[in-house]
Amino acid sequence: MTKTLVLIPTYNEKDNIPILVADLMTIPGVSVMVLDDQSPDGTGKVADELGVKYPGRVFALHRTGQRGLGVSYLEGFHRAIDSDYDFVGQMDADLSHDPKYLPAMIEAAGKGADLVIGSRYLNGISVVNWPLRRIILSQFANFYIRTVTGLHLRDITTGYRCWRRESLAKLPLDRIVSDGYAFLLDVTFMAADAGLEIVESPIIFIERRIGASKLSSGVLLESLLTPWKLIMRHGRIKSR
Ligand SMILES: Nc1nc2c(ncn2[C@@H]2O[C@H](COP(=O)(O)OP(=O)(O)O)[C@@H](O)[C@H]2O)c(=O)[nH]1
Ligand SMILES: [Mg+2]
Repeated sequence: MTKTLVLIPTYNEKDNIPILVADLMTIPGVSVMVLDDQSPDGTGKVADELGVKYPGRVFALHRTGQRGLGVSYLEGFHRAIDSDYDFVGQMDADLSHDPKYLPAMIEAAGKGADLVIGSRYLNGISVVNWPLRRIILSQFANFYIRTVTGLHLRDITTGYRCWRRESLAKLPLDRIVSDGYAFLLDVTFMAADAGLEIVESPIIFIERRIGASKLSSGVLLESLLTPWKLIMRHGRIKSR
């Protein structure tokens, strides 16, 4: 049986994380590393309790220093790269990403894809409970990023992913300094630029019911500038 480590960054997700982890524990071969940024609501302590409840399968990483989605994922990536898991997953903690899609994503990585993207926009628009303006914003962001960078993907800003660990280990991750959606774009671009095989696997995304989004205008602005930064440094992705 293959082994997968799912990285889950958290900031104030104490009510969501136990539900998500319990669901993930029903999938054989799946372990979880919670990357908590000292959430004021005590998510870190909840993650510790989950580690006790599921020994050897759930790990809590209590981050210190700079807070952020990008730096949290980078720390998780490095831990995962140094491990012997076959696959490395990425998922939001807020129940927007249903674990039921994970086995198909792992299977696609097992069949040879280096990076499998849980895509909301493969079959039309599969997003539940988003206001129209957020759908338009996300669609525009993906269209914009595609046009500027040459990346041929429907959903570049999704946080639901599965990597083949050995492929992730080949990337020069230390070059990444961006955060939020820009971080997700940065690492996807890096994978494409390195010639890795990226496939999209359909998911239905459900907007969070509990807690608040941490999306900020600064993070959005960064994601508009990052495509230009990437192509100035590396050129556009050549279509294959
Ligand atoms: N470790 C860490 N996790 C974060 C941070 N900001 C957001 N997250 C997590 O990243 C995931 C996506 O964040 P969310 O606010 O739902 O973004 P949205 O879905 O784009 O609105 C969730 O699991 C958050 O808890 C952060 O600064 N540090
Ligand atoms: Mg969310």
